[in-house]
Amino acid sequence: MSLEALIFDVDGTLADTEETHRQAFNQAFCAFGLDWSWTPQRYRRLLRVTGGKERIASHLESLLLESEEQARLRQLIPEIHAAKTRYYKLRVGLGRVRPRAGVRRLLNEARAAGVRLAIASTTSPENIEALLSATFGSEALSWFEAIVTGDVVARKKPAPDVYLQALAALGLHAAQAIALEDSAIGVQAAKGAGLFALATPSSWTRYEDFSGADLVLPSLAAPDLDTAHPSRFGAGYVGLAYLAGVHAAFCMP
Ligand code: XBP
Ligand code: MG
Repeated sequence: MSLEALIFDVDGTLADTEETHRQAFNQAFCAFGLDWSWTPQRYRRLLRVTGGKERIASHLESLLLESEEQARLRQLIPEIHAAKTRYYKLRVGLGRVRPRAGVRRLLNEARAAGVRLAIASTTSPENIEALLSATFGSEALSWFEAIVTGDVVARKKPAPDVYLQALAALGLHAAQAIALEDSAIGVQAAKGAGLFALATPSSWTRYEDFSGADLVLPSLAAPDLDTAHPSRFGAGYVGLAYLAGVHAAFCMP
């Protein structure tokens, strides 16, 4: 089956956003008078929990608090997370979050070639809208035929739900698409949906186990890779022709 669509994860894949998320979480904790401050080391561990609300709940469970205080704070999680989302959107809106290397060119190449685009992410629609418009331009939202997010499926990644829903929305079989991810959890979700999984580990996930991925590249701009076959990366980045080739090999019976 030919390559009909690229299904992108968002955080860590389209752009390296997790530092902005981390700062927004800490800003929200401060606004609620909580003496919580997630260091990069602590946040890297917490990233194993997908979903901001679930991540806060996981942190809360790790604290030795009186049951009444635990219950009070658990009730507050939706409000804390809503504040975090507001702070995240404000930070992204400053325009300092740039696309990861090679992403913009691959998106443009896919659009020019009629390869369809979709998103399968754990984050919220409003975070995606803020990121796409600030980082890729106001029209970027229209490039993606389907945007499936964590809160509209029963189970977040590593469950395959968001990828299955994206395939259903595209009306495609898993063999007709490629998933692009930055994390082992995301690769697990993509594989659970039967997709070819291309991993481009981010600065937050580079030490994770990507043995489940079908292809692992440092980024989508890998000029130094395979210099013996420069044509395989087009103009020094991972182009559609290369992806269609590895996808065809994957789908070969
Ligand atoms: C990464 C996530 C999200 C973000 C935080 O999503 O797990 O939870 O870290 O965003 P992706 P929220 O699947 O795009 O890599 O606070 O909105 O959850
Ligand atoms: Mg991700």
